[in-house]
Amino acid sequence: MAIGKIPLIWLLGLALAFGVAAAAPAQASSSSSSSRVSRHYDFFIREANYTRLCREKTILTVNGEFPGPTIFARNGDVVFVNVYNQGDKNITIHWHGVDQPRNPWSDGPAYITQCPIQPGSKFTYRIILSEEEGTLWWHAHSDFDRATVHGAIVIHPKRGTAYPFRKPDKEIPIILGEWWHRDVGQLLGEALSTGSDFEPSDANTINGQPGDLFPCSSDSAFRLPVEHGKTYMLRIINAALTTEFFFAIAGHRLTVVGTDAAYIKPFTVDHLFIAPGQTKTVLLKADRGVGHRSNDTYRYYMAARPYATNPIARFDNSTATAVLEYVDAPPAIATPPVMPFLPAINDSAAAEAYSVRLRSLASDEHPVDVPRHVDHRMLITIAVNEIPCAPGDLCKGPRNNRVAASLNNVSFEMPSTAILGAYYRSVLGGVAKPDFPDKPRVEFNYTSDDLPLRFTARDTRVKVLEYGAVVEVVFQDTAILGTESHPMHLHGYSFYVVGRGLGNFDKHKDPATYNLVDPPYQNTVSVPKAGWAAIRFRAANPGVWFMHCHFERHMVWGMETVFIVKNGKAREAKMMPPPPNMPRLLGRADGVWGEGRGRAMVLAHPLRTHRRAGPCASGASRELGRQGDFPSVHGCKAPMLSPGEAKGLGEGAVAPCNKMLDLVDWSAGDHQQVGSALPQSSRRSTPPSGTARRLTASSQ
Ligand SMILES: [Cu+2]
Repeated sequence: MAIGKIPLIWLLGLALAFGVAAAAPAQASSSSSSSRVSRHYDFFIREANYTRLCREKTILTVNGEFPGPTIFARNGDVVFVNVYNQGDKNITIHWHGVDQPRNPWSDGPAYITQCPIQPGSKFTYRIILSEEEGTLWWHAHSDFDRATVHGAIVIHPKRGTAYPFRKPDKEIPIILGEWWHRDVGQLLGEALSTGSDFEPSDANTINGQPGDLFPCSSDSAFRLPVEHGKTYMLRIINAALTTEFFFAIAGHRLTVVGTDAAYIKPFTVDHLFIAPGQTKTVLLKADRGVGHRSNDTYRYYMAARPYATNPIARFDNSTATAVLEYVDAPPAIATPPVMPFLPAINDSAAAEAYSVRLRSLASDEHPVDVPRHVDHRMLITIAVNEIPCAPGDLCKGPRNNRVAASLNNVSFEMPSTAILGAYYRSVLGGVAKPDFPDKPRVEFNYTSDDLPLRFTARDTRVKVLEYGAVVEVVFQDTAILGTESHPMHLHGYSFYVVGRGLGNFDKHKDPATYNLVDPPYQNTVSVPKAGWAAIRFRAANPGVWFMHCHFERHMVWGMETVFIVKNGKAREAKMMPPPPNMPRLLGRADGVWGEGRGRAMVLAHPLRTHRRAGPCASGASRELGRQGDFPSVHGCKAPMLSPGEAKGLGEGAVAPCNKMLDLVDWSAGDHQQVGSALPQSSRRSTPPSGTARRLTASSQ
């Protein structure tokens, strides 16, 4: 077996990655040889120790930073990010809100558009910016990694163009998140093994800090120094796994000028509402400070308080704070900062009152193109459900079943290999069924009945759309296991939110209330609790695009599906070919070499999938202790593909991402490995001449 050789190979992979790390400092560079400006970033995925709430903990980071580094670009640029996985678990990165025209290969969701980047490997993402302008963000799209692996993407106007408002004096990302005492991978593993809900976080955070209402946190609380008279642009991102927030700054009003990556008609609020996945670009005028008004002080809290709508779900109800500090204020007796007013934690009316105010700018410079005619209509019910506990299992979900979630009562089963690769290789049928329903199987009183569809079942069902079709999706919340708001996010597109309302969507009456003039253009819509939201988009971006609730716990329970948008006829209407460094299109990687004169064949070796993640997925086994010099100590060992299985992989076969395939030269007599777990680029460079021939026809 080849297992004995793995540590050396992995060590070599690590050495390569670290070698590159030393040669290329983690900084941005840009070049503009073509009409598009190219920007380059290096992301090193690695563990780092952080102390929060009086305890130290090891977290996964990019470049050791939490939150991660900000990517800066201009409208229309192309950003290349080299992701070196120096951690000890699989990972992928998603560029949230970037349409990636014709380029799903760099979108990032694990098992949807790519197999994960393995420890010791590298993948270069090509992030093609098109219409986006404003605030976006990037985050890990594998397991619960995005809890700490996330950061801002700031997209400035093209050179020679300007903001549709006066340029602010300074711009600051404000990233809302959560902190758990425990390892998030472990929480995920435990919850999935028992079918229970997740443990709530121990604190909510602003730019990685809980703020001075928490123990051991006052010195490190995020501080925003401001000068009286200046205007600050806050790029607010909700990166939390589980929490929607109300956000406010005491003594100041906020002018909202953008949501996701589009400008809106400015409006001014005392507090705003933001769901996970969404961004808000706001202007803050520093018009206070000691002496400017009779009741002025020089320190004000900015605060984020959860909005939680499901009374039976457990949640972290703590308020995160940061401090806005006037630096030009005369020295004064330190007084505690003033706390802003924030709506109550279950104030659905306040959340909805905010969401209905969003309207696109719809100006000459920033026009809208709202589709009037609809080719394809879908009504998608959103539900948290149960899956019956299997005999002999210990289930800790509702009624001793497993908790699950669904769209149109389909609880999405994550495939074991990337759907995009399977689709591109025309073997989709081995991975997913193209029959995701356009409407719920039965009609019921969605927002008050919970009985008809309390149970759901797991399946990998996707929706195939014709190129160019105008699609309307109405998301309908349901009362199954309790009504709740849901941030629904679509990859590959921004969409117009043409309507929203409470209760059951009425297809005869509600379309009359649609805003087809200046609806907001978003990538994540907050579907109101016990209500509905309608979105429209033109399916003109061919590819495989994930669509899911941005509450991470709902996503892992199955509240998602995939839109596959077919190629159009013109060249510009077709998906690009995969990049050369793609982490294996299918489990059977391109570059795997097959039988040659009966002497060489494919063999598999295991890959760790979860780090300290509790019980392993079915079929995988526990692996403890150091293995060679590789730093992983606790992981799940994926099952190996037996030589027989591997040999049986013919054209069109589909093998899981985590079944590593390597070439073994049987002619050497001792199963000598000639392929390896090295980064893909080095792996595919030189075929062993004479002993093997290429099995797959690669189109790269
Ligand atoms: Cu949800």
